[in-house]
Amino acid sequence: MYRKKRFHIRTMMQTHRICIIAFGLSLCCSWLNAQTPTPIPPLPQPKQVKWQQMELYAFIHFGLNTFCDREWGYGDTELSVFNPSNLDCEQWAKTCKDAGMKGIILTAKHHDGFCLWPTKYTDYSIRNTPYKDGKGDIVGELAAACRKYGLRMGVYLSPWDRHQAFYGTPLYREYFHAQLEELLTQYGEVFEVWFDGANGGDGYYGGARENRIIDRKTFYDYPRAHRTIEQLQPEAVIFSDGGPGCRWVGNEKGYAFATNWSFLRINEVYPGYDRYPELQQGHADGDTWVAAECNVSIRPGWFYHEKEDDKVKTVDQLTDLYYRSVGHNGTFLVNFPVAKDGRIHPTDSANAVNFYRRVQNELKENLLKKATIKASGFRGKEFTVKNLTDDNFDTYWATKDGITTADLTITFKKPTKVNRLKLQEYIPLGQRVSAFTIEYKTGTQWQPVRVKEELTTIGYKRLVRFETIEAKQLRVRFLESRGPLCINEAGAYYAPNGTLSYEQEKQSHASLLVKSIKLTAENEFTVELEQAQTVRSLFYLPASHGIISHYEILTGTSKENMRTVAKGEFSNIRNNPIMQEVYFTPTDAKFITLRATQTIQANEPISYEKIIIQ
Ligand code: FUL
Ligand code: CA
Repeated sequence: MYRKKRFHIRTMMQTHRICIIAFGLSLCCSWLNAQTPTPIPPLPQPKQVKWQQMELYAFIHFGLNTFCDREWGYGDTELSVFNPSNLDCEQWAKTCKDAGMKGIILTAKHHDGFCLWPTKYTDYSIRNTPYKDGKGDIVGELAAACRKYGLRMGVYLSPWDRHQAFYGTPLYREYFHAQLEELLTQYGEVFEVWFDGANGGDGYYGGARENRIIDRKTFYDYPRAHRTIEQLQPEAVIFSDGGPGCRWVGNEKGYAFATNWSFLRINEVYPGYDRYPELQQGHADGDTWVAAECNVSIRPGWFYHEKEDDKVKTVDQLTDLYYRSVGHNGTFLVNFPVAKDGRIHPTDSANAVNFYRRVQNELKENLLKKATIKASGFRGKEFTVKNLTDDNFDTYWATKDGITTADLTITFKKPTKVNRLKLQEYIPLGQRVSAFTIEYKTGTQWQPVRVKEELTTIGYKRLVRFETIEAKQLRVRFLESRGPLCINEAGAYYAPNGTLSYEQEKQSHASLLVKSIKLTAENEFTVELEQAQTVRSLFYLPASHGIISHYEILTGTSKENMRTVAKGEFSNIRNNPIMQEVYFTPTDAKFITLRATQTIQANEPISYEKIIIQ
């Protein structure tokens, strides 16, 4: 009896222990899955997340170029030309605020070396201009205006400087770092520092007027600049072709590819990176988080030119770019070329404000809020689909460990029209999704919505435009992901007049009648007109290769009497390969030669997409 009892007690104890272990295990498993999913590197720093959440912000290009009708100053412009009669930084800030922008980046110094703040280190600054009798400080005035309107402020400091005699020497490096320090200490908080990759070579350089080539990778000592920024402005994100804070998107047209990873193989990319078209989609196998910033000017050029007053991007164009920048996991940086009077031109501000209203209107009502969403699975009760529509960035729907595919099935109360979908990944845990589809149900059949782009990455935000469907059910299928899904927000919308994409109208430039265009030497094309007549301009649209950066134009009534009518530089043609227009004194000609005195790529044969004579 005694023994029996002992046995009984032992069995009971054993069973009990097994139960405790089993119970513990199951608790542990659900506890594990209810845990935050393991982050998948590369990961953004908190300041990069905050930066991406700004989504839309402004660029301002203003300086001596504004008064000389130029895109790139040579560095020799007289300071007396700088005299904006009606400059008002508050007008800039208010316009940006009304256009939904969250910050402004100003060209404190562009390639011509002119400084919009009264720097200690050069006379080539606002201090020696007629503006406010030399008492002006546009960086300071804009910083104050930004504070007033609740905007963040950023600075563009061109590494290349075509003015300074000592450009290219170690002294210049000190000069560059000293100016950076001034900008980071005198004007309050800075959210972004912009380092341009352009280093064209030739310039005034204190009168030397020559070509100077530096090693773009090492000359400026960027690691030192990064340390200074980290120390003086820890919230600032550093822009360049390769980051490290955010990257150029590889074009100046304002869009990222639909497939867009926020990663780069950081050691490969440097300011002035040759394989820059890759930046449009990032490196899927990159090791560092460097999200894309899509920069574009609201006009063809970055600086103001009166002849572009009727070429301001329309509400349709800007809206299209918004979907392809913010909606393609990038930020959207829209440039205002401030006009000579010192104000944003009324057409530019009207189009920017109306574009923002249009976007807000298209994405006004999130139809998912009134629908039921069912997920094929979820991680635990903290990670359910409720988190998808709570407008809280930090809550998300997530799948269990090991689950990298899933469906979200959406059921509306009644058949509903939809043509836009928003998905956001919780990027503090990494970018994961690489393929998904959107379907709707007609009868018993699921079919894909009609889109004009691939449904691959999501990232911080993906906005998909598709042909309007009317259905009771929608389904988002996540097909491939680098780990469990973590989606923090989702939305479905109906934009009544929403288009799928904006089709760019063909530029209409009528040419005089051309008989032939021939390569008449290794570095020149000659146009023969049908008949001799007065000519006054040549337009050149570069092809993707053999781009001419410096030119000479010659005209003549016969091949024997050709003479030079214009010479110059196609500024910024590498990054912004738009139609170049050269006007010269009207002259009678049958032959017009476009001669390349310098090309972007030394050993490529010259080519063109279009040459037009007027
Ligand atoms: C380019 C520059 O060369 C242009 O002038 C402009 O500032 C643009 C934003 O970046 O690379
Ligand atoms: Ca949420």
